[in-house]
Amino acid sequence: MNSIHLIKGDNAKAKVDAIVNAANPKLLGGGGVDGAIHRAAGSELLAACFAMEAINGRRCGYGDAKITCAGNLEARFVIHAVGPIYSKFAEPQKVLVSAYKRTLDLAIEHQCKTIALPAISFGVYGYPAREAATVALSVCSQPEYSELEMSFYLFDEEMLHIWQGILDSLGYE
Ligand code: AR6
Repeated sequence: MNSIHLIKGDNAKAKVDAIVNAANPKLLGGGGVDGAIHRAAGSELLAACFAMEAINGRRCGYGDAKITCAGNLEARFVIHAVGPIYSKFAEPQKVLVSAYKRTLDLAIEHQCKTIALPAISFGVYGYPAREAATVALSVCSQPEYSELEMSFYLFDEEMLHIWQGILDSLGYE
């Protein structure tokens, strides 16, 4: 079994190698997790994002992720993941799987051992709760991520309950 933890709270406050942001393609901040991370990280993070190459204003595609420094956060890196806007994709699941895989692959490439993740696409981007949890936890359970300690930071008790149920159904204790 891989190392997956569920925590109630704000992932911008985590002390880990990489903090994952639920970003949009511009990578210049926003609301939700993105707002909390940029507020806590400060101007160094925004400058690092701004310095990345943009094509038509987009620095990251849907289903992709990019890595930067972490500014004032207690982490070495921020990994900016762009999940699907649920209603705008014919197959949002494929895009969400890809966003998580790109995120975890970047973490491993950069020798990270610990990573703090949010529920990507399950806020403004409108992904249904159970499906979002199933995709996230299934990707994180793949054998190639067995060396990573993955902590999901969830916002409330209801979410925690749903995610715990899915984790149990995947055979975790
Ligand atoms: N820590 C952990 N979870 C949080 C936090 C936090 N600080 N704040 C919100 N959540 P969202 P998305 C929960 O909307 O759906 C932004 O404007 C929240 O309750 O942050 O991928 C970006 O710039 C929800 O369950 O991300 C994009 O435009 C989950 O985190 C867009 O939103 C994700 O909600 C991305 O939307």
